[in-house]
Amino acid sequence: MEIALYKVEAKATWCPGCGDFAVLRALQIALASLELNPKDVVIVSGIGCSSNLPGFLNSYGFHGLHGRAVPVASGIKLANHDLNVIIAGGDGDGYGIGLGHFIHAMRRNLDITYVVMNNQVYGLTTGQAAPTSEKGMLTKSTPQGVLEGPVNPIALALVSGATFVARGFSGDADHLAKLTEDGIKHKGFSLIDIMSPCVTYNRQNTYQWFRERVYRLEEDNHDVLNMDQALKRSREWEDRIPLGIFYKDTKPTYESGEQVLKDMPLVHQPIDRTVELVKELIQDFT
Ligand SMILES: Cc1ncc(C[n+]2csc(CCOP(=O)(O)OP(=O)(O)O)c2C)c(N)n1
Ligand code: SF4
Ligand SMILES: [Mg+2]
Repeated sequence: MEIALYKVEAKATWCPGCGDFAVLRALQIALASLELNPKDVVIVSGIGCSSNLPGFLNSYGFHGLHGRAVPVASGIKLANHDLNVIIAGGDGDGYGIGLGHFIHAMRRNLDITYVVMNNQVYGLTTGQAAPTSEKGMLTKSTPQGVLEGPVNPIALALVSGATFVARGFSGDADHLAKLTEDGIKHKGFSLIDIMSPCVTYNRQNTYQWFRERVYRLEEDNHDVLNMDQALKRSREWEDRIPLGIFYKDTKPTYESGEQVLKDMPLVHQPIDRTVELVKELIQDFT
């Protein structure tokens, strides 16, 4: 399918140079390459600069509350598991306020793709420290430097049961588009943590900073089926930062084990509860 099919008239409102442009483009390329009809795709987000993404792409979309994209996406997937459900959001949204939801979705292995635009800062609220900000980083909310160490989303995803765990970089567009396509194709929960520089509020982790450090796992003899190797690589950060797929596994999805979804998606099932039956049920609880 043509990439134009996934474009909308509205122009993305991000700052010029923001890493999120590359993420949007990667998603459009991946959807076109997988020939997914926009009507079969739902993109769910929370709140943040990154979470504005569903408005810039032609598909169904849900722009929800800060940190609550994962439960909304889980509900959509369980209501209609024929849909391709993608979550798009920021590091603050997913690894801060939404962290609990993130872990539970991974251990359930719902067939959802989670694209996190990780800029290591709160962009929308003008530059406060985020859970992924590096120790010592000077931000508006930490004038003397961040005191605590950052969340490691890759390591967390690995130990929480995600069955596809990858890292992309907005400065490596083709690689990012391929990772996004692989993540959507994967049957199960896929996390793609994307280093997506905020050119306005993060002057530390810039495109240049990443370019000096990133390397591709697939070019460095990495075995994506080996959890121990994946965990070891997930701890690399200071001098060398791995990009690509850390780990892949095949496990039954949550939806496939749910008896009520065996025959067809919930939304297509007949509603055989009459008003009277519902009234009786309510009576039982009053
Ligand atoms: C419940 C709630 N708490 C706080 C906020 C304020 N808020 C909006 S966006 C945001 C952080 C956004 O950071 P991130 O998710 O990393 O997105 P970015 O803007 O960096 O892309 C915060 C704290 C909110 N909208 N709702
Ligand atoms: S503030 Fe940062 S994250 Fe937000 S649009 Fe601008 S560059 Fe992107
Ligand atoms: Mg952020």
